[in-house]
Amino acid sequence: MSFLKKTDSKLFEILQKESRREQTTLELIASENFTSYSVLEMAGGVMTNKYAEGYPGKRYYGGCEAVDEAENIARDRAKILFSAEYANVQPHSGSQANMAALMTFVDVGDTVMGLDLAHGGHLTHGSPVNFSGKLYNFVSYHVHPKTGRVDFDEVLSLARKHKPKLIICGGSAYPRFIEFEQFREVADEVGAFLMADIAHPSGLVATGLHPSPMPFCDIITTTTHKTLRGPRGGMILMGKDRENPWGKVAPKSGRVKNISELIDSTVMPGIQGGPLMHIIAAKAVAFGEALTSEFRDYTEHVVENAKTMAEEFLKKDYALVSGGTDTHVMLIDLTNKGITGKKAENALERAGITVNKNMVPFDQKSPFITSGIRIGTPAITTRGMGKEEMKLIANLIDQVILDPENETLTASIKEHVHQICKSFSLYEELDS
Ligand code: DSN
Repeated sequence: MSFLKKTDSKLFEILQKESRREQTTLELIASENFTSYSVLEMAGGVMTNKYAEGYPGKRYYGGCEAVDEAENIARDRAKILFSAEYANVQPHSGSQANMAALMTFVDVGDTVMGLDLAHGGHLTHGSPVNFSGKLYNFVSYHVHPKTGRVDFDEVLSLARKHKPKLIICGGSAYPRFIEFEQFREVADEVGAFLMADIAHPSGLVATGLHPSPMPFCDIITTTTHKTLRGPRGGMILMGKDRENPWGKVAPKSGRVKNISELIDSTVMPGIQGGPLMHIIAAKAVAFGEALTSEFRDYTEHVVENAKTMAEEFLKKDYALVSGGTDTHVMLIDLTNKGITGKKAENALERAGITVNKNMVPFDQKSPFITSGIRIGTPAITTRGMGKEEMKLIANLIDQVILDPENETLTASIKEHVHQICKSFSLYEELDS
């Protein structure tokens, strides 16, 4: 820190500003978390300097001994964590992981099915503004209006009608367990590959608190920074590697035996160049942490906290999509409270509570306004908050939502939030 302070005081001040924001506000964005100091140290370390195109033992650059060791450890730990036979830890993000998975399993123009973005899916699951929606013929499935859960009658009838080559399950705002087994049945009936995007619940999958996709899905993608609490990045997994069914040929080797080789070559050189070795090494550190019993306890608290908060909201007559949560995330339709997601997000931010506006299923409002907000417990659980704090926070959110323009109330809640945050310290040493 002291170096930056001397050489670029402007950026040092900006870094401090963000550090203060993280310390003094309640972070309820479901996709965010706080890494350990060890992960921060590795992510901010000298491996950022190293070019290492290729894979361990087969790089295009010299001097890769240390980064090879780090990447091998990251892959090995990921395989143990998820009981997977294959792991590629190089994707820079979840979107890159999804791009590599799609480019490996389907061709441009092929039909793919994914959960509609407003129903909990992700941009890369076929949104028309994303590469996925532009390159592939995506058919969206939805949640059922009554249950808020995936409508498997619709999934099956769409699959029979459109004969997708691949079906994606999972998403960014789906509060329930992803139904891997049911999706497998549909995929088998129509001869489709099944891809799971577990970016959100991967920390819960790693600790057995969410069903595992490994026995059911052909390919699995995830991010490493959400419930998994690692550095920002992506990863691709397979429960079992198997023989490449397409006869596609990998560049350089001229021949491809297994799907794993195809995925590796799709990631690099297919869509990425030099891997971010500092981030890959930080993934290795985070995976090591995720293998501990402390991390399992942490994920148990994440889910317990989400359920506690969901119950509080239900008591206060909030409309939770699907009626609750099985995981770390809840999606609240604010229509009955007479406030948009955008207005709620802004008012809450003024009160020191960070959430994101979110489309809800069958939303009539645009993605810039939305009818709902998404709330998650991974970050506040990392700070050590528990059930009592969840009830208190739900109550504070309720007060803001019922009276969003009352600036006196907002200011007093912000002060209350500061007091709560002070009792659950975070990264304090970084400011000194
Ligand atoms: N932006 C992430 C999320 O918030 O869920 C997904 O990419």
